[in-house]
Amino acid sequence: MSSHSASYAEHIKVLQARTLEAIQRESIDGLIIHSGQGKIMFLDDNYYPYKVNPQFKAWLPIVDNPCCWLVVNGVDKPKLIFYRPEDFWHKVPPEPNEFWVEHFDIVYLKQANAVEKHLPYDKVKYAYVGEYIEVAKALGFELVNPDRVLNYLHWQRAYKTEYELECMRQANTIAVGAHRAAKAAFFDEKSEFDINSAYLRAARQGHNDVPYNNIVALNENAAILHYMQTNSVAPSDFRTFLIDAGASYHGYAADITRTYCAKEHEFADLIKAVDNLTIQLAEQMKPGLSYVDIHLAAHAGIAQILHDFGVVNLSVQDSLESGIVSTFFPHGVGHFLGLQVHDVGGHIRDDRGTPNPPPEEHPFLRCTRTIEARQVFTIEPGLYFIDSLLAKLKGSEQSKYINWNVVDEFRPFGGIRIEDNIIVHRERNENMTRELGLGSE
Ligand SMILES: [Mn+2]
Repeated sequence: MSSHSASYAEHIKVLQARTLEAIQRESIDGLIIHSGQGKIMFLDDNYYPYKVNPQFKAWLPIVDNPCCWLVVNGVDKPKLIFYRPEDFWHKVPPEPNEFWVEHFDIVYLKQANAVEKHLPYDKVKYAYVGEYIEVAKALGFELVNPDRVLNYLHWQRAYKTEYELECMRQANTIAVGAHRAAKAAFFDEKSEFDINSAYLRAARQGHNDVPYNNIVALNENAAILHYMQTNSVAPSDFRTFLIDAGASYHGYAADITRTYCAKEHEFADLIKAVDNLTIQLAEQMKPGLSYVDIHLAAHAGIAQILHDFGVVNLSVQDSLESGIVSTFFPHGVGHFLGLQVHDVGGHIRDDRGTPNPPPEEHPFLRCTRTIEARQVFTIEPGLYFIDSLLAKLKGSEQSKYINWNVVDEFRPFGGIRIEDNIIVHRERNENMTRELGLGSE
């Protein structure tokens, strides 16, 4: 933990500078950042899993304590209002003593609704940053999540501090170990449920601790992009295993996907081809290029693979122009990664929030920004045999360009996605996932 202390001091300095710039642009005195609060389920007395405001966890790694607040103005030492209720039902968090405490003036809050005495008196000059607008209004805030402030902070979030990069390497380290455990469970012919359990056990993280719901898909389920089930019954025949699963560290995410084939089959070669494409695309990124161009290169790469494996009977160029590639690769090549698994700021052109939408033919691309040093991306090309999209293609003019017997040969294997997490530096790219030893053999 203490190994973060030097980089964390620098991290706080950067956040202070960003805060100062944001509040000067808005002509206000500071930001009041609310961690969040418990949310009760409809007609129930149980709570939804608590998810902290990402603008709060940007400052410090408190991800599991609702009703905390930060008062920041970019100049004074940030004030942390730390919730420690008298509560015999739940565990009360201890007084913190981690590496980050020296950077905050800490006051303790016993009752969530008694926060007002710790907040600045004149709320008009402060912006509330958080999810609970009715709470903000009741406290007297007029400025709630102002666009100008959020756009600026979201834009800046793309440039990671050294502390953040350390956290993200750590998240990748945890996820890589868990991916190895999941792979072993697959080759032991475990069910999706048991593979997922093996993953979580190896990560030492529960399903509310990992940054998103794991996708653990066997056979045809690998064709379902956001497959959220975990069947507890093992299939009688093991063909494919697609796992998209991450890990968290101090609030930062890893987001890794691998696909494995249990049989000697051409599908294993297809996985290898997509794996090579991921490696190539990760290497192609460099400061100054548009991330859109990486997405287009991914489309060209998938077009080449579809051609090489005899799925599509067209030249690469013709197949790109026909739009057929999107049947097999219907999502974006990747996204920003950080405090959020799909980190914010991918669709803006500048720090004022000017929109920068994806190209019309590629509506699902989550990032259109120019690649720069200190940014962290995923690269995740995919190639799937999705029944609904294939049916549409079969009913179209372009059906004649498809070798349907080849498609049917691959269909029971579902699909492939290979996803790495990459830090772009000025002189080189750091493929964290590969450098930490996760291949795709
Ligand atoms: Mn991803």
